[in-house]
Parts: sequence; structure tokens; C-alpha cells
Amino acid sequence: MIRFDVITLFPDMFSALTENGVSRRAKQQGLYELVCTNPRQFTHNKHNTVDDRPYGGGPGMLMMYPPLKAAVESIEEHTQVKPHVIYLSPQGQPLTQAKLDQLKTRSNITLVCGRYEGLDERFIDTYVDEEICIGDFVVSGGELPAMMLMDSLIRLLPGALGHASSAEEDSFSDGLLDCPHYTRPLEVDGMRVPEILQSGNHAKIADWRQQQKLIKTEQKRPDLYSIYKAKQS
Ligand code: 9D3
Repeated sequence: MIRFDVITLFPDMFSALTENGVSRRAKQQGLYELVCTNPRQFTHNKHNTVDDRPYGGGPGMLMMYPPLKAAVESIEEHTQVKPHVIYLSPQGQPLTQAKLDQLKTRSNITLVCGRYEGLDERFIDTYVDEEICIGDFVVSGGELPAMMLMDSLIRLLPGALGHASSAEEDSFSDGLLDCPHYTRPLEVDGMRVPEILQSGNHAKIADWRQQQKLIKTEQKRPDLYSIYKAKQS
């Protein structure tokens, strides 16, 4: 059982994860627990302010140190463990399947979601163990990145996927893209399902699928194909 604590100004967003699909079933099975902590709970001023203007000027606002500190410390208080603290950040290391394989062994992960222009640097220095980014593009805050991280990690927990679709068969576990798939009807708009898939010869089908993975990866992701080829030799 992994416990995820999420520090967020928008806890309602996380129902997208807990109320749908694989991640909903995994939660029902007790494979993980998700608790949101809103830094706004730890503000004392009249308007529950969690943000303030940057020293030195410039656009936008920053999340202040004190409410974030109080949020982390309330989580530590509650769980009685020092969690692994991840800040979802545009300045982070890119999330990879290898990173997820490391993270899946942890029992307590705290995810800090930034809003505005980010966090006071002193919070990162003091409380953050690692910064993770989900790609070189801009989103409005850390919540969707945090959900992506949790969703991809939950899939790796034993029992989260049916044995029908194992995590090992997932794209990227072997560094290659998936092969094409077909379902009924056998023919649609003049296009037929490849003959081999109807042959019943499971060894030949497995060979074909492996070939297709290589072809698709070379066509669509030459960068991944090069890495795969380098590893083979
Ligand atoms: C001009 C400086 N911008 C930094 C790239 C400002 C800024 C934009 C977006 C600051 C924070 C954000 C919010 N993004 C995230 O919190 C975020 C994120 C992302 O935008 N892209 C990829 N991964 C991530 S993880 C968290």
C-alpha cells in the first residue's frame, strides 16, 4: 500500500483520478491511499492568502513558504514518517518509466503542486527531495502532472491491472512502441485484418508483433529506435 499525500490549492481536481478507471479500482482494492492537504487551511490572515509578490519584481505571484511548511509538517505529524517529497515543477527532471520503477518501492510519497509562478525557493531547498517535470511544455499548475505521475505509478502496483494486460507488456517497458491492434469487424471500408492474426499460430503472431513494434518505433520515434538498437549491440 502506497500513501500519496498531495499538497494542492485544488484538491477537487483529484477526483478525476480516484473516481475513474484503473486508478479508481486500485484505490478500492486498497493498493494506495490519496490524501490532499490544502495549504490554505494553514493560513491565519483574513483572506487566507497563500501567495505573494516576488522580491526583485517581475510578473505573477509565488506560493509562500509558511503555509507550505505547515502542510508538510501536518502530513509528517499525521503519518509519523518522513515522506519522499516530490515537487512537480517545470524545472524538474523529466518523468520516465525508469523513475517510476524507483518510486513504486516507496510507501509514502508527498507531491507538491505549484500554482502561480511557483514556490518560494527556500521551501524547495528545505523540504523537496526531487523535482519532476512531465515534458517540455507548459501547463497551468502541478495538479495534472501529479495525477499523471500517480496514475502511471499505480499501474505498476501488483494487482492494479488484470493479468490480461500486464504492466510488462506496456509500451516503453522494453523501450519500443506498441504494435498495431485490430478487432471486429474483419473487414471495414475495404481494410482487412492482417492474415497472420487470424492464423491461430501464436509463435508466428508473437514474431509479427515484435517486427511491427520495431517498424512502428523506427517510423514514429527514431530517437527511441536508436537507443533500442544501441542497447541490442
Ligand atoms: C516563464 C516561466 N514559466 C516557467 C516555465 C512560468 C510557469 C509556467 C507554468 C511556472 C509554473 C507553471 C506551472 N507548471 C507546473 O507546475 C508544472 C509543469 C509544466 O508546466 N510543464 C511540465 N511539467 C510540469 S510539472 C509542474
